[in-house]
Amino acid sequence: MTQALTPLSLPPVPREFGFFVDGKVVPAGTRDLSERRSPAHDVPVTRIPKCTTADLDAAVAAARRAFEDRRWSGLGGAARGAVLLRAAALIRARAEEIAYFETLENGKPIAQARGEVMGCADMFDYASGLARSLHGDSFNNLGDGLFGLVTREPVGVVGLITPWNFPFLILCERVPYILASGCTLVVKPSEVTSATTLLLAEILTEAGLPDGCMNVVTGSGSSIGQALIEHMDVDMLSFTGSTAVGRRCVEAAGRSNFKKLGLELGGKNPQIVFADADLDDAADGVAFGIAFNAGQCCVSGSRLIVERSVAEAFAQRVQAKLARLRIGDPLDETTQVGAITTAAQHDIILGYIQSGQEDGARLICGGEVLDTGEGRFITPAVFTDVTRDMDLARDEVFGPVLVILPFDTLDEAIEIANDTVYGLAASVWSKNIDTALTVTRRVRAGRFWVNTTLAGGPELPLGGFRQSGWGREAGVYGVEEYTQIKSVHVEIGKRTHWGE
Ligand code: TXE
Repeated sequence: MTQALTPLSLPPVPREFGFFVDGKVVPAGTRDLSERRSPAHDVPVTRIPKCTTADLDAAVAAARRAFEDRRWSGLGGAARGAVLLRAAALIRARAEEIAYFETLENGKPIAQARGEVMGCADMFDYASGLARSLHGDSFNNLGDGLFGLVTREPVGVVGLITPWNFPFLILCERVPYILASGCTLVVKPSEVTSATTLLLAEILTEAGLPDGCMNVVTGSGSSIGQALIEHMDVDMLSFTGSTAVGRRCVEAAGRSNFKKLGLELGGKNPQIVFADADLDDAADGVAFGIAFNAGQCCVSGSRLIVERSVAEAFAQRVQAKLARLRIGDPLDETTQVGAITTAAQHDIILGYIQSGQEDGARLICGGEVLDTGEGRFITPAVFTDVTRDMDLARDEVFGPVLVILPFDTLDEAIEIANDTVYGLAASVWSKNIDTALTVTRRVRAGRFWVNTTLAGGPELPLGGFRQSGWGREAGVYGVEEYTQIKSVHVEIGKRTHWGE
Protein backbone atom coordinates (compact mmCIF):
# COMPACT_ATOMS: atom_id res chain seq x y z
CA MET A 1 0.00 0.00 0.00
CA THR A 2 1.30 3.45 -0.83
CA GLN A 3 1.95 5.70 2.13
CA ALA A 4 -0.48 8.47 2.93
CA LEU A 5 0.77 12.01 2.57
CA THR A 6 0.56 13.57 6.00
CA PRO A 7 -1.40 15.68 6.33
CA LEU A 8 -3.53 14.92 3.28
CA SER A 9 -4.31 17.94 1.17
CA LEU A 10 -7.05 18.78 -1.29
CA PRO A 11 -6.35 18.22 -5.00
CA PRO A 12 -5.14 21.43 -6.69
CA VAL A 13 -7.51 20.76 -9.62
CA PRO A 14 -10.46 18.37 -9.86
CA ARG A 15 -9.65 14.99 -11.44
CA GLU A 16 -11.55 14.38 -14.65
CA PHE A 17 -12.83 10.85 -15.23
CA GLY A 18 -14.19 9.14 -18.32
CA PHE A 19 -16.79 6.39 -18.17
CA PHE A 20 -16.01 2.75 -18.92
CA VAL A 21 -17.30 0.51 -21.71
CA ASP A 22 -15.94 -2.72 -23.20
CA GLY A 23 -12.68 -2.67 -21.26
CA LYS A 24 -11.81 0.94 -22.07
CA VAL A 25 -12.07 4.36 -20.50
CA VAL A 26 -14.27 6.53 -22.72
CA PRO A 27 -13.34 10.21 -22.35
CA ALA A 28 -16.20 12.64 -21.80
CA GLY A 29 -15.64 14.26 -25.21
CA THR A 30 -18.54 16.59 -25.99
CA ARG A 31 -20.72 15.26 -23.17
CA ASP A 32 -21.59 17.54 -20.27
CA LEU A 33 -19.58 17.05 -17.10
CA SER A 34 -20.91 17.11 -13.59
CA GLU A 35 -18.52 18.65 -11.13
CA ARG A 36 -18.43 17.23 -7.63
CA ARG A 37 -17.49 19.52 -4.76
CA SER A 38 -16.17 18.01 -1.55
CA PRO A 39 -19.02 18.07 1.00
CA ALA A 40 -16.51 18.87 3.73
CA HIS A 41 -14.48 21.57 1.98
CA ASP A 42 -16.73 22.89 -0.77
CA VAL A 43 -14.01 22.78 -3.44
CA PRO A 44 -14.27 20.90 -6.77
CA VAL A 45 -12.67 17.46 -6.53
CA THR A 46 -13.88 15.42 -9.52
CA ARG A 47 -15.54 15.86 -12.90
CA ILE A 48 -17.64 13.01 -14.25
CA PRO A 49 -19.33 12.66 -17.67
CA LYS A 50 -23.09 12.78 -17.97
CA CYS A 51 -23.65 9.75 -20.17
CA THR A 52 -26.40 9.61 -22.75
CA THR A 53 -28.87 6.77 -23.19
CA ALA A 54 -26.89 5.83 -26.32
CA ASP A 55 -23.87 5.35 -24.02
CA LEU A 56 -26.00 3.13 -21.80
CA ASP A 57 -27.12 1.08 -24.80
CA ALA A 58 -23.47 0.66 -25.85
CA ALA A 59 -22.57 -0.51 -22.34
CA VAL A 60 -25.44 -3.00 -22.19
CA ALA A 61 -24.55 -4.28 -25.68
CA ALA A 62 -20.92 -4.80 -24.58
CA ALA A 63 -22.07 -6.69 -21.48
CA ARG A 64 -24.45 -8.75 -23.64
CA ARG A 65 -21.71 -9.70 -26.13
CA ALA A 66 -19.38 -10.62 -23.30
CA PHE A 67 -22.05 -12.79 -21.75
CA GLU A 68 -23.28 -14.51 -24.90
CA ASP A 69 -19.86 -15.49 -26.27
CA ARG A 70 -19.05 -17.06 -22.89
CA ARG A 71 -15.67 -15.32 -22.57
CA TRP A 72 -16.35 -15.11 -18.81
CA SER A 73 -19.11 -17.57 -17.92
CA GLY A 74 -17.41 -20.24 -20.02
CA LEU A 75 -14.23 -20.08 -17.93
CA GLY A 76 -13.77 -22.48 -15.06
CA GLY A 77 -14.42 -21.17 -11.57
CA ALA A 78 -10.70 -21.36 -10.85
CA ALA A 79 -9.90 -18.95 -13.70
CA ARG A 80 -12.64 -16.54 -12.64
CA GLY A 81 -11.47 -16.80 -9.04
CA ALA A 82 -7.90 -15.99 -10.08
CA VAL A 83 -9.07 -12.68 -11.62
CA LEU A 84 -10.93 -11.80 -8.43
CA LEU A 85 -7.87 -12.61 -6.32
CA ARG A 86 -5.68 -10.38 -8.48
CA ALA A 87 -8.29 -7.63 -8.16
CA ALA A 88 -8.13 -7.95 -4.36
CA ALA A 89 -4.35 -7.45 -4.47
CA LEU A 90 -4.70 -4.44 -6.78
CA ILE A 91 -7.34 -2.87 -4.53
CA ARG A 92 -4.90 -3.19 -1.63
CA ALA A 93 -2.12 -1.70 -3.75
CA ARG A 94 -4.30 1.29 -4.70
CA ALA A 95 -6.10 1.56 -1.36
CA GLU A 96 -4.77 5.03 -0.60
CA GLU A 97 -5.99 6.48 -3.90
CA ILE A 98 -9.42 4.83 -3.58
CA ALA A 99 -9.86 5.96 0.02
CA TYR A 100 -8.81 9.50 -0.89
CA PHE A 101 -11.45 9.85 -3.63
CA GLU A 102 -14.05 8.19 -1.44
CA THR A 103 -13.41 10.80 1.24
CA LEU A 104 -13.30 13.70 -1.21
CA GLU A 105 -16.63 12.83 -2.83
CA ASN A 106 -18.53 11.39 0.13
CA GLY A 107 -17.13 13.35 3.10
CA LYS A 108 -16.40 10.31 5.28
CA PRO A 109 -13.27 10.26 7.48
CA ILE A 110 -10.16 9.06 5.68
CA ALA A 111 -9.33 6.46 8.36
CA GLN A 112 -12.81 4.98 7.94
CA ALA A 113 -12.52 5.04 4.14
CA ARG A 114 -9.22 3.13 4.33
CA GLY A 115 -10.82 0.49 6.54
CA GLU A 116 -13.70 0.11 4.10
CA VAL A 117 -11.36 -0.29 1.13
CA MET A 118 -9.48 -3.08 2.94
CA GLY A 119 -12.82 -4.73 3.71
CA CYS A 120 -13.62 -4.52 0.00
CA ALA A 121 -10.41 -6.32 -0.95
CA ASP A 122 -11.50 -9.05 1.45
CA MET A 123 -14.83 -9.33 -0.41
CA PHE A 124 -12.92 -10.14 -3.60
CA ASP A 125 -10.75 -12.69 -1.76
CA TYR A 126 -13.80 -14.44 -0.39
CA ALA A 127 -15.79 -14.35 -3.64
CA SER A 128 -12.85 -15.87 -5.53
CA GLY A 129 -13.40 -19.07 -3.54
CA LEU A 130 -17.13 -18.95 -4.24
CA ALA A 131 -16.45 -18.90 -7.99
CA ARG A 132 -14.95 -22.36 -7.48
CA SER A 133 -17.39 -23.77 -4.96
CA LEU A 134 -20.64 -22.65 -6.61
CA HIS A 135 -22.53 -25.82 -7.45
CA GLY A 136 -25.95 -27.32 -7.81
CA ASP A 137 -27.48 -30.55 -6.58
CA SER A 138 -28.26 -34.05 -7.79
CA PHE A 139 -31.00 -36.63 -7.19
CA ASN A 140 -29.89 -40.21 -7.30
CA ASN A 141 -33.07 -41.44 -5.64
CA LEU A 142 -35.51 -41.24 -8.53
CA GLY A 143 -35.36 -44.92 -9.47
CA ASP A 144 -33.08 -46.71 -11.91
CA GLY A 145 -34.66 -45.02 -14.93
CA LEU A 146 -34.16 -41.39 -14.01
CA PHE A 147 -31.35 -39.22 -12.75
CA GLY A 148 -31.98 -35.64 -11.62
CA LEU A 149 -29.58 -32.70 -11.68
CA VAL A 150 -30.10 -29.17 -10.45
CA THR A 151 -27.63 -26.78 -12.06
CA ARG A 152 -26.99 -23.13 -11.45
CA GLU A 153 -26.37 -20.80 -14.36
CA PRO A 154 -25.50 -17.10 -14.33
CA VAL A 155 -28.58 -14.90 -14.77
CA GLY A 156 -26.92 -12.95 -17.60
CA VAL A 157 -26.42 -9.19 -17.86
CA VAL A 158 -26.83 -7.48 -14.48
CA GLY A 159 -27.56 -3.77 -13.98
CA LEU A 160 -26.23 -2.43 -10.69
CA ILE A 161 -27.33 0.92 -9.22
CA THR A 162 -25.52 2.10 -6.12
CA PRO A 163 -25.99 5.00 -3.67
CA TRP A 164 -23.63 7.64 -2.28
CA ASN A 165 -23.32 6.62 1.37
CA PHE A 166 -20.83 3.74 0.87
CA PRO A 167 -19.93 4.09 -2.81
CA PHE A 168 -17.07 1.59 -2.80
CA LEU A 169 -18.24 -0.76 -0.05
CA ILE A 170 -21.75 -1.30 -1.43
CA LEU A 171 -20.22 -1.79 -4.87
CA CYS A 172 -17.83 -4.43 -3.57
CA GLU A 173 -20.52 -6.21 -1.59
CA ARG A 174 -21.99 -6.98 -5.03
CA VAL A 175 -19.48 -6.89 -7.91
CA PRO A 176 -17.23 -9.82 -6.91
CA TYR A 177 -20.25 -12.02 -6.22
CA ILE A 178 -21.87 -11.06 -9.53
CA LEU A 179 -18.64 -11.85 -11.36
CA ALA A 180 -18.10 -15.08 -9.41
CA SER A 181 -21.48 -16.29 -10.68
CA GLY A 182 -20.38 -15.76 -14.30
CA CYS A 183 -22.64 -12.76 -15.01
CA THR A 184 -21.49 -9.57 -16.75
CA LEU A 185 -22.58 -6.14 -15.59
CA VAL A 186 -23.31 -2.49 -16.16
CA VAL A 187 -22.96 -0.26 -13.11
CA LYS A 188 -24.61 3.14 -12.60
CA PRO A 189 -23.07 4.68 -9.48
CA SER A 190 -24.59 7.65 -7.69
CA GLU A 191 -23.99 10.82 -9.67
CA VAL A 192 -22.24 12.42 -6.66
CA THR A 193 -19.84 9.56 -5.86
CA SER A 194 -18.82 7.87 -9.11
CA ALA A 195 -15.01 8.09 -8.94
CA THR A 196 -14.22 4.92 -7.02
CA THR A 197 -16.55 2.80 -9.20
CA LEU A 198 -14.56 3.98 -12.22
CA LEU A 199 -11.33 3.09 -10.43
CA LEU A 200 -12.67 -0.42 -9.78
CA ALA A 201 -13.44 -0.90 -13.48
CA GLU A 202 -9.81 -0.06 -14.32
CA ILE A 203 -8.56 -2.39 -11.60
CA LEU A 204 -10.64 -5.32 -12.83
CA THR A 205 -9.35 -4.90 -16.38
CA GLU A 206 -5.80 -4.82 -15.07
CA ALA A 207 -6.58 -7.97 -13.06
CA GLY A 208 -7.49 -9.76 -16.29
CA LEU A 209 -11.27 -9.41 -16.46
CA PRO A 210 -12.20 -9.78 -20.14
CA ASP A 211 -13.44 -6.66 -21.93
CA GLY A 212 -17.15 -5.98 -21.65
CA CYS A 213 -17.67 -7.89 -18.41
CA MET A 214 -17.77 -4.75 -16.24
CA ASN A 215 -19.02 -1.48 -17.69
CA VAL A 216 -19.72 1.78 -15.89
CA VAL A 217 -22.08 4.51 -17.08
CA THR A 218 -22.30 7.73 -15.13
CA GLY A 219 -25.07 10.27 -14.83
CA SER A 220 -28.24 11.05 -12.99
CA GLY A 221 -30.75 8.62 -11.58
CA SER A 222 -33.66 10.16 -13.42
CA SER A 223 -32.00 9.79 -16.85
CA ILE A 224 -29.45 6.98 -16.96
CA GLY A 225 -30.71 5.16 -13.86
CA GLN A 226 -34.29 5.14 -15.09
CA ALA A 227 -33.18 3.96 -18.56
CA LEU A 228 -31.21 1.12 -16.97
CA ILE A 229 -34.11 -0.14 -14.86
CA GLU A 230 -36.35 -0.08 -17.93
CA HIS A 231 -33.79 -1.67 -20.26
CA MET A 232 -35.12 -4.66 -22.20
CA ASP A 233 -31.73 -6.33 -22.47
CA VAL A 234 -30.82 -6.36 -18.76
CA ASP A 235 -31.67 -9.69 -17.12
CA MET A 236 -31.35 -8.67 -13.48
CA LEU A 237 -31.14 -5.43 -11.59
CA SER A 238 -29.58 -4.91 -8.18
CA PHE A 239 -30.61 -1.60 -6.66
CA THR A 240 -29.53 -0.02 -3.37
CA GLY A 241 -31.09 3.27 -2.39
CA SER A 242 -34.36 4.84 -1.35
CA THR A 243 -37.60 2.92 -0.98
CA ALA A 244 -39.21 5.37 -3.46
CA VAL A 245 -36.77 4.45 -6.23
CA GLY A 246 -37.00 0.77 -5.22
CA ARG A 247 -40.70 1.00 -6.00
CA ARG A 248 -39.87 2.49 -9.40
CA CYS A 249 -37.59 -0.51 -10.06
CA VAL A 250 -40.48 -2.89 -9.39
CA GLU A 251 -42.78 -0.88 -11.68
CA ALA A 252 -40.16 -0.63 -14.42
CA ALA A 253 -39.44 -4.36 -14.29
CA GLY A 254 -43.17 -5.02 -14.67
CA ARG A 255 -43.42 -2.58 -17.59
CA SER A 256 -40.35 -3.91 -19.39
CA ASN A 257 -39.02 -7.45 -19.37
CA PHE A 258 -39.79 -8.73 -15.85
CA LYS A 259 -36.10 -8.58 -15.02
CA LYS A 260 -35.16 -10.26 -11.76
CA LEU A 261 -34.69 -7.75 -8.94
CA GLY A 262 -32.51 -7.46 -5.87
CA LEU A 263 -33.41 -4.47 -3.70
CA GLU A 264 -31.72 -3.09 -0.60
CA LEU A 265 -33.78 -0.15 0.61
CA GLY A 266 -34.29 1.88 3.76
CA GLY A 267 -34.34 0.98 7.43
CA LYS A 268 -35.46 2.34 10.79
CA ASN A 269 -33.40 -0.03 12.81
CA PRO A 270 -33.92 -0.73 16.53
CA GLN A 271 -31.20 -0.85 19.17
CA ILE A 272 -32.90 -2.78 21.98
CA VAL A 273 -31.16 -2.29 25.32
CA PHE A 274 -32.09 -4.28 28.43
CA ALA A 275 -31.15 -3.23 31.96
CA ASP A 276 -28.98 -6.34 32.34
CA ALA A 277 -26.71 -5.37 29.42
CA ASP A 278 -23.16 -4.15 29.83
CA LEU A 279 -24.46 -0.60 29.67
CA ASP A 280 -21.09 0.95 28.92
CA ASP A 281 -20.61 -1.32 25.89
CA ALA A 282 -24.20 -0.75 24.85
CA ALA A 283 -23.83 3.05 25.07
CA ASP A 284 -20.72 2.86 22.94
CA GLY A 285 -22.55 0.68 20.41
CA VAL A 286 -25.59 2.95 20.31
CA ALA A 287 -23.43 6.06 19.82
CA PHE A 288 -21.44 4.30 17.08
CA GLY A 289 -24.60 2.92 15.50
CA ILE A 290 -26.14 6.37 15.01
CA ALA A 291 -23.08 8.55 14.38
CA PHE A 292 -20.95 6.28 12.17
CA ASN A 293 -20.87 7.66 8.60
CA ALA A 294 -22.81 10.65 10.01
CA GLY A 295 -25.84 8.38 10.36
CA GLN A 296 -26.02 7.90 6.61
CA CYS A 297 -26.23 4.10 6.76
CA CYS A 298 -29.20 1.99 5.79
CA VAL A 299 -28.39 -0.09 8.90
CA SER A 300 -27.96 2.83 11.35
CA GLY A 301 -29.48 2.10 14.75
CA SER A 302 -31.86 5.04 14.77
CA ARG A 303 -34.42 3.87 17.36
CA LEU A 304 -33.11 3.29 20.89
CA ILE A 305 -35.64 1.01 22.58
CA VAL A 306 -34.44 0.92 26.18
CA GLU A 307 -35.75 -0.63 29.39
CA ARG A 308 -37.48 2.15 31.32
CA SER A 309 -35.67 1.50 34.63
CA VAL A 310 -32.34 2.51 33.07
CA ALA A 311 -33.57 4.76 30.27
CA GLU A 312 -32.55 8.11 31.72
CA ALA A 313 -29.14 7.04 32.99
CA PHE A 314 -28.48 5.22 29.72
CA ALA A 315 -29.40 8.29 27.64
CA GLN A 316 -26.82 10.25 29.65
CA ARG A 317 -24.15 7.67 28.88
CA VAL A 318 -24.95 7.84 25.15
CA GLN A 319 -24.88 11.65 25.29
CA ALA A 320 -21.47 11.55 26.98
CA LYS A 321 -20.10 9.25 24.23
CA LEU A 322 -21.53 11.46 21.48
CA ALA A 323 -20.13 14.62 23.10
CA ARG A 324 -16.59 13.20 22.83
CA LEU A 325 -16.79 12.48 19.08
CA ARG A 326 -14.29 14.26 16.87
CA ILE A 327 -16.42 15.72 14.08
CA GLY A 328 -14.93 17.70 11.23
CA ASP A 329 -12.36 17.62 8.42
CA PRO A 330 -12.48 14.08 7.00
CA LEU A 331 -8.93 14.40 5.68
CA ASP A 332 -7.71 14.68 9.29
CA GLU A 333 -6.53 11.22 10.38
CA THR A 334 -8.16 11.55 13.80
CA THR A 335 -11.67 12.54 12.65
CA GLN A 336 -14.44 10.10 13.59
CA VAL A 337 -17.44 11.76 11.93
CA GLY A 338 -17.25 13.63 8.65
CA ALA A 339 -19.62 15.64 6.49
CA ILE A 340 -23.19 15.17 5.33
CA THR A 341 -22.75 13.98 1.76
CA THR A 342 -25.32 16.01 -0.15
CA ALA A 343 -26.98 19.38 0.37
CA ALA A 344 -30.36 17.70 -0.11
CA GLN A 345 -29.64 15.20 2.67
CA HIS A 346 -28.44 18.03 4.94
CA ASP A 347 -31.79 19.76 4.45
CA ILE A 348 -33.73 16.51 5.05
CA ILE A 349 -31.92 15.91 8.36
CA LEU A 350 -32.38 19.48 9.61
CA GLY A 351 -36.02 19.31 8.52
CA TYR A 352 -36.62 16.26 10.74
CA ILE A 353 -34.82 17.89 13.67
CA GLN A 354 -37.08 20.93 13.31
CA SER A 355 -40.38 19.09 12.70
CA GLY A 356 -39.64 16.60 15.49
CA GLN A 357 -39.54 19.47 17.98
CA GLU A 358 -42.69 20.99 16.52
CA ASP A 359 -44.40 17.60 17.00
CA GLY A 360 -43.49 17.68 20.72
CA ALA A 361 -40.32 15.58 20.89
CA ARG A 362 -37.59 16.95 23.16
CA LEU A 363 -34.07 17.43 21.75
CA ILE A 364 -31.68 16.58 24.58
CA CYS A 365 -28.43 17.09 22.70
CA GLY A 366 -26.89 17.90 19.31
CA GLY A 367 -28.78 18.60 16.14
CA GLU A 368 -26.71 21.68 15.45
CA VAL A 369 -24.95 22.75 12.30
CA LEU A 370 -21.27 22.79 13.16
CA ASP A 371 -19.65 26.02 12.06
CA THR A 372 -16.37 24.99 10.45
CA GLY A 373 -16.36 27.81 7.92
CA GLU A 374 -17.00 25.43 5.04
CA GLY A 375 -18.75 22.13 4.41
CA ARG A 376 -21.82 20.48 5.95
CA PHE A 377 -21.62 19.00 9.45
CA ILE A 378 -24.39 18.19 11.93
CA THR A 379 -23.80 17.16 15.55
CA PRO A 380 -25.58 13.90 16.52
CA ALA A 381 -29.07 14.63 17.85
CA VAL A 382 -30.90 12.65 20.54
CA PHE A 383 -34.64 12.99 21.14
CA THR A 384 -36.79 11.91 24.10
CA ASP A 385 -40.56 12.30 24.65
CA VAL A 386 -41.06 10.65 21.29
CA THR A 387 -44.29 8.86 20.45
CA ARG A 388 -44.42 5.97 18.03
CA ASP A 389 -46.71 7.78 15.61
CA MET A 390 -44.30 10.70 15.05
CA ASP A 391 -42.49 10.93 11.70
CA LEU A 392 -39.28 11.08 13.70
CA ALA A 393 -40.00 7.60 15.07
CA ARG A 394 -41.24 6.13 11.77
CA ASP A 395 -39.25 7.61 8.86
CA GLU A 396 -35.71 6.85 7.83
CA VAL A 397 -33.93 10.16 8.52
CA PHE A 398 -30.59 8.96 7.13
CA GLY A 399 -28.59 11.18 9.40
CA PRO A 400 -27.29 11.35 12.99
CA VAL A 401 -30.70 11.51 14.68
CA LEU A 402 -31.59 9.06 17.47
CA VAL A 403 -35.02 8.69 19.07
CA ILE A 404 -35.50 7.09 22.49
CA LEU A 405 -38.52 4.84 23.11
CA PRO A 406 -38.65 3.27 26.61
CA PHE A 407 -40.25 -0.14 27.30
CA ASP A 408 -41.33 -2.08 30.39
CA THR A 409 -41.51 -5.72 29.27
CA LEU A 410 -39.75 -7.97 26.78
CA ASP A 411 -42.94 -8.35 24.76
CA GLU A 412 -43.33 -4.61 24.57
CA ALA A 413 -39.71 -4.19 23.40
CA ILE A 414 -40.33 -6.67 20.58
CA GLU A 415 -43.62 -5.03 19.65
CA ILE A 416 -42.02 -1.56 19.42
CA ALA A 417 -39.08 -2.96 17.44
CA ASN A 418 -41.46 -4.51 14.90
CA ASP A 419 -43.63 -1.38 14.67
CA THR A 420 -42.11 -0.23 11.36
CA VAL A 421 -42.62 -0.88 7.67
CA TYR A 422 -38.92 -1.76 7.43
CA GLY A 423 -36.90 -4.79 8.50
CA LEU A 424 -33.29 -4.23 7.57
CA ALA A 425 -31.28 -4.61 10.78
CA ALA A 426 -31.58 -4.78 14.57
CA SER A 427 -29.33 -4.97 17.61
CA VAL A 428 -30.07 -6.38 21.05
CA TRP A 429 -28.00 -5.69 24.14
CA SER A 430 -28.47 -8.11 27.07
CA LYS A 431 -26.27 -10.50 29.04
CA ASN A 432 -29.24 -12.84 29.49
CA ILE A 433 -29.09 -15.46 26.77
CA ASP A 434 -32.82 -16.18 26.89
CA THR A 435 -33.64 -12.51 26.42
CA ALA A 436 -31.10 -12.01 23.62
CA LEU A 437 -32.21 -15.09 21.69
CA THR A 438 -35.93 -14.45 22.12
CA VAL A 439 -35.51 -10.95 20.72
CA THR A 440 -33.34 -12.25 17.88
CA ARG A 441 -36.00 -14.77 16.93
CA ARG A 442 -38.98 -12.47 17.12
CA VAL A 443 -37.79 -9.15 15.69
CA ARG A 444 -38.14 -9.07 11.91
CA ALA A 445 -34.85 -7.92 10.40
CA GLY A 446 -32.41 -9.30 7.85
CA ARG A 447 -29.26 -8.51 9.85
CA PHE A 448 -29.07 -8.99 13.58
CA TRP A 449 -26.43 -8.05 16.10
CA VAL A 450 -26.23 -9.37 19.66
CA ASN A 451 -24.15 -7.20 22.01
CA THR A 452 -22.57 -5.47 19.04
CA THR A 453 -23.71 -3.44 16.04
CA LEU A 454 -22.73 -2.68 12.43
CA ALA A 455 -20.37 -5.67 12.36
CA GLY A 456 -20.05 -7.64 9.15
CA GLY A 457 -17.86 -9.36 6.61
CA PRO A 458 -17.95 -11.11 3.26
CA GLU A 459 -19.34 -14.36 4.67
CA LEU A 460 -22.57 -12.95 6.10
CA PRO A 461 -25.45 -12.02 3.80
CA LEU A 462 -27.10 -8.59 3.71
CA GLY A 463 -30.67 -7.67 2.93
CA GLY A 464 -33.99 -6.87 4.50
CA PHE A 465 -37.42 -8.10 5.47
CA ARG A 466 -40.59 -6.22 4.49
CA GLN A 467 -40.14 -2.83 2.77
CA SER A 468 -36.37 -2.98 3.26
CA GLY A 469 -36.07 -5.01 0.12
CA TRP A 470 -35.82 -8.28 -1.74
CA GLY A 471 -33.04 -10.82 -1.95
CA ARG A 472 -29.65 -11.03 -0.32
CA GLU A 473 -26.18 -9.82 -1.21
CA ALA A 474 -22.82 -11.28 -0.07
CA GLY A 475 -22.06 -14.64 1.47
CA VAL A 476 -22.85 -17.83 -0.43
CA TYR A 477 -26.37 -16.40 -0.95
CA GLY A 478 -24.87 -13.38 -2.69
CA VAL A 479 -23.53 -15.53 -5.52
CA GLU A 480 -26.59 -17.75 -5.69
CA GLU A 481 -28.77 -14.66 -6.05
CA TYR A 482 -27.17 -14.00 -9.44
CA THR A 483 -27.87 -17.50 -10.74
CA GLN A 484 -30.87 -19.19 -12.29
CA ILE A 485 -31.71 -22.72 -11.33
CA LYS A 486 -32.25 -25.34 -14.00
CA SER A 487 -33.54 -28.82 -13.25
CA VAL A 488 -32.26 -31.50 -15.61
CA HIS A 489 -34.03 -34.86 -15.97
CA VAL A 490 -31.93 -37.62 -17.46
CA GLU A 491 -33.56 -40.87 -18.63
CA ILE A 492 -31.33 -43.90 -18.19
CA GLY A 493 -31.81 -46.84 -20.54
CA LYS A 494 -34.84 -47.56 -22.69
CA ARG A 495 -37.76 -45.18 -22.37
CA THR A 496 -41.06 -46.67 -21.14
CA HIS A 497 -43.43 -45.89 -23.99
CA TRP A 498 -46.65 -43.93 -23.56
CA GLY A 499 -49.59 -46.14 -22.69
CA GLU A 500 -47.52 -49.33 -22.44
O1 TXE B 1 -31.48 8.12 -3.05
P1 TXE B 1 -31.85 7.53 -4.45
P2 TXE B 1 -31.12 9.64 -2.68
C1 TXE B 1 -32.40 6.81 1.29
C2 TXE B 1 -32.24 7.82 2.40
C3 TXE B 1 -32.12 9.12 1.68
C4 TXE B 1 -33.03 8.90 0.51
C5 TXE B 1 -32.76 9.76 -0.68
O2 TXE B 1 -33.39 7.81 3.20
O3 TXE B 1 -32.58 10.22 2.41
O4 TXE B 1 -32.84 7.55 0.17
O5 TXE B 1 -31.40 9.61 -1.13
C6 TXE B 1 -30.31 6.30 -8.45
N1 TXE B 1 -34.17 5.21 -11.63
N2 TXE B 1 -31.19 6.11 0.94
O6 TXE B 1 -32.05 10.61 -3.29
O7 TXE B 1 -32.46 8.60 -5.30
C7 TXE B 1 -29.39 7.41 -8.02
O8 TXE B 1 -28.77 8.01 -9.14
C8 TXE B 1 -33.05 4.54 -11.38
C9 TXE B 1 -31.01 4.84 1.55
O9 TXE B 1 -29.72 9.82 -3.01
O10 TXE B 1 -32.59 6.30 -4.21
C10 TXE B 1 -28.41 6.63 -7.15
O11 TXE B 1 -27.46 5.97 -7.98
N3 TXE B 1 -32.11 4.96 -10.52
C11 TXE B 1 -29.94 4.07 0.94
C12 TXE B 1 -29.32 5.61 -6.47
O12 TXE B 1 -30.48 5.51 -7.30
C13 TXE B 1 -32.36 6.09 -9.84
C14 TXE B 1 -28.79 4.76 0.35
C15 TXE B 1 -29.78 5.97 -5.05
O13 TXE B 1 -30.41 7.23 -5.09
C16 TXE B 1 -33.53 6.83 -10.03
C17 TXE B 1 -29.13 6.04 -0.23
C18 TXE B 1 -34.47 6.35 -10.98
N4 TXE B 1 -35.62 6.98 -11.24
C19 TXE B 1 -30.28 6.67 0.11
N5 TXE B 1 -33.51 7.91 -9.22
C20 TXE B 1 -29.56 2.76 1.53
N6 TXE B 1 -30.52 1.84 1.66
O14 TXE B 1 -28.41 2.53 1.86
C21 TXE B 1 -32.34 7.84 -8.53
N7 TXE B 1 -31.63 6.75 -8.91
